[in-house]
Amino acid sequence: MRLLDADFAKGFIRMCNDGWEQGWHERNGGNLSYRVKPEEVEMVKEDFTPGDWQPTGIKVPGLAREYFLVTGSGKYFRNVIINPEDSMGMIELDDTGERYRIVWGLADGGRPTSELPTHLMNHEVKKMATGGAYRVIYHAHTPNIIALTFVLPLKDEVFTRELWEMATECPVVFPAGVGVVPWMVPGGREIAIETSRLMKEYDVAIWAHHGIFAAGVDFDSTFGLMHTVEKAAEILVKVLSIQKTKLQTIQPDDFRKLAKEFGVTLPEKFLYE
Ligand code: 2HA
Ligand code: ZN
Repeated sequence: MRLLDADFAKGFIRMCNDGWEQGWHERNGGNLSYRVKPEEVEMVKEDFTPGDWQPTGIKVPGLAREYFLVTGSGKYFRNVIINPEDSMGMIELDDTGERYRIVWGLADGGRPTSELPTHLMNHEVKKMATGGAYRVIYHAHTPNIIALTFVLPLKDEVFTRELWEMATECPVVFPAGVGVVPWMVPGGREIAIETSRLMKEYDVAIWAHHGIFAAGVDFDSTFGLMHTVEKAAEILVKVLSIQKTKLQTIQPDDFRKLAKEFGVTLPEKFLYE
């Protein structure tokens, strides 16, 4: 079948458009990747026209011979829905996990996202950590989280606790917490290494003065995670805009009760007094 008729491609395009409508993807901001299931690759293989092998600039042997649907470098999320063949593409990794080739899309010399190193290294970490369950890596320029990286200490403990306090559902949606990467040059190997180090522990990595990387099993849960984190940040921005201190909030013991009731484990390092 045609790649664009497959459910996974439709889900990918819908997620890009949802992110655009949220206001998270100005110009060519943000990127999305999906590690395609073998049976899905099989379904759309007749639609492939493989290009030349190219270096990824990193080594991800744990992803050798895997296929990924990715947004394109310099492409606009706004255009994915009207021109998917140009805005996104499918790539295949070689036996070593050091080279890729485009097998579908990214028409007329397009290239995969400039953040391909971070996407691939995050996929490798998450594949190992979840027995292959995680398949989606999503990067968005979320304004409220970005705003908070100017006023909160860039510490995992502070961001996690502040976001958890903003909505009762937050610790249930991201019980492991969130990690924070200090400002770094984007698009390369170094920021990929730092981000994937955090992804061993968390599903969310905040890039100071830049945005968020989120990981998940499917499009719904990964988009929902991004949405939940950014909404919590929006509430915190509102609170801090009204006054500097909270009159009341959710207390450490309240979080412990919540954890018990909802069957999640909340690391004690976030429940400081
Ligand atoms: O332009 O978001 O981080 C794509 C990006 C780079
Ligand atoms: Zn970015």
